[in-house]
Amino acid sequence: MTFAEIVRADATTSNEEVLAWVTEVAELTRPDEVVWCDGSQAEWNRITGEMVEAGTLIPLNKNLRPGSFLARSHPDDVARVEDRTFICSTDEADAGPTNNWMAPDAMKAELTPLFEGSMRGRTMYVVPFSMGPVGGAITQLGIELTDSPYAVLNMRIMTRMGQAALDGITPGSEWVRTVHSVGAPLAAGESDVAWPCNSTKYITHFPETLEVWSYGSGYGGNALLSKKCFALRIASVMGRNEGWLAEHMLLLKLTNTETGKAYHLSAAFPSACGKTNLAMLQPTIPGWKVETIGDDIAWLRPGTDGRLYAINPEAGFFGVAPGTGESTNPVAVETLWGNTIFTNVALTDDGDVWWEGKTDEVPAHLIDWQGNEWTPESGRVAAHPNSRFTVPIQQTPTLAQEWYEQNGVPIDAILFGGRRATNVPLVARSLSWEHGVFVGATISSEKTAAQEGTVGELRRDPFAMLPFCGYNMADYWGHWLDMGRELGDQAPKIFQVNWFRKGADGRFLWPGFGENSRVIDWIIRSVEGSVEGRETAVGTVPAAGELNLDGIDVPEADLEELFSIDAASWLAEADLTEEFFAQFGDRLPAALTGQLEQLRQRLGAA
Ligand code: SAT
Ligand code: MN
Repeated sequence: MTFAEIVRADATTSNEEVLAWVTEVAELTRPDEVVWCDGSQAEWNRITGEMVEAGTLIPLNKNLRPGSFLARSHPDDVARVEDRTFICSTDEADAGPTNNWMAPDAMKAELTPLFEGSMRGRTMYVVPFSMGPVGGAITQLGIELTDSPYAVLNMRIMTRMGQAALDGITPGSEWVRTVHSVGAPLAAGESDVAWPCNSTKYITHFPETLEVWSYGSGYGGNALLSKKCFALRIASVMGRNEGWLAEHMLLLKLTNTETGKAYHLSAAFPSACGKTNLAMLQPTIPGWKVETIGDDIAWLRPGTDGRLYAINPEAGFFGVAPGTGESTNPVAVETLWGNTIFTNVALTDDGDVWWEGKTDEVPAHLIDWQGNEWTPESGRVAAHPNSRFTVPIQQTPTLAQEWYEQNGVPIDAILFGGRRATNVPLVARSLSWEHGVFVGATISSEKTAAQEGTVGELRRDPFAMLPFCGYNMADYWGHWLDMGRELGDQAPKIFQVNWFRKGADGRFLWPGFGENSRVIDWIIRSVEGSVEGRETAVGTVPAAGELNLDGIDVPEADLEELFSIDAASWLAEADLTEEFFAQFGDRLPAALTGQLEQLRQRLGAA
């Protein structure tokens, strides 16, 4: 049989564009078999069964963790590989100084010999998926071709995967083509290893033709191409071209329990700033019900009424396990009751999972993430620090019904945060949309603990998009500025938050976690106009008495420090921002240079 015949034999679409593309990739990669995925439970059962049989998936105890499995990766394939991630636009300047770049033709020439026969001895799965509710106003469709059954299972959790998505891909419509190979062909009779991958890795994006080609890794964002590759890098370019935004943001619904009025906010934080925890916030103050819509990615698009609407394009969480526990995130713990794929966590003696921070009490014996015996005396971690859970979002006890909403939710406020020991106050409302874009563009975390009043070396992560923006970051800021002009008065209000400010003695000044609901309460009241705030050089902060502190004891001096603006330190930071901006040359929007100058003037006047 020819590959054209193999592809068509079981094809579940008659779309010639899809059939031709799948055939072309099959002819290149030469799989043994082509399987069209329908997203059904039967398909899940079959693939998990095959993997358990092959020893590549460990079933967990059915009573403790029903429908759940543990996967262990190759020890060298445990995270995204940013230095192997490329944006392949025709013009290098379109990728910008913050991305690795290669010309599309040159990259295709480099990839072709790698993909040639790369699926030999394996099955190529055709995985159609929808990012957002099928048929929704903000939704986009894609197909992943992969030789990793692990990727298929994860894609079924992380996206709306299956026949409905494929049926939505009609001739002439826009959809994203993604190809993934672990790069480990099998010779006839050769038996497989537990986690096939290749020491050569390429995560490549072709924004002009809406393609992703990923080679050599089976892990996370390298293999689940719907996530960072499509939903951020490719979608950010689609958004620029089509007038919308693809953002590394969580989405929350907040309901005032007295008035019943609902608000929605989105928030961008660099990694290790508690984004998943905030997405599952349990308020400590009365008056608010908080519900989860998304924890990682938001797509935002102006609606017909001129407001900005957002969806979470994903259908699951791919969350970091370590640090997720009863005390830090009880909602996540509850969500993980079953139907979960765990990757690189430890296995308990009774067939359940464990990771650092899951429980206060450490088990006396485990099998660690590499399959070795482990005891607390082993002197190493039991779970890999980037070990993960993949779980359906519908299991979240705090899930908002709006996750299902075809048109998304209207956004009232956008939050930008970083991990800052100094300078940045607990919360500050931006003075304008343009100022808010400046705040997003200057998000950073301290590299080392900075001394009080001085600025440490800052790790810049503009809009928390540094590794995820599929085009020139300066053009991206320009697109944000344009969106603000289009939205006008209806634009959401932009806030900067910082849960991590420390005192001179190195102590956190704010308790964080559920207590962050007090900050959100102020943000919503600021949006409503029921608090005035106090204007400072860096934005509007709560005026005395406006922040609800009922029931917690934050000393007056700490409170003052949480909102103190040290002009000298901020001016020093402004110099670093100028240096950071300089790398973008004349692509930097003039509005941002203007915002920097205005900030300096306000600080001088302070
Ligand atoms: O591996 S993912 O890219 O999906 C998650 C992450 O690294 O943030
Ligand atoms: Mn993320």
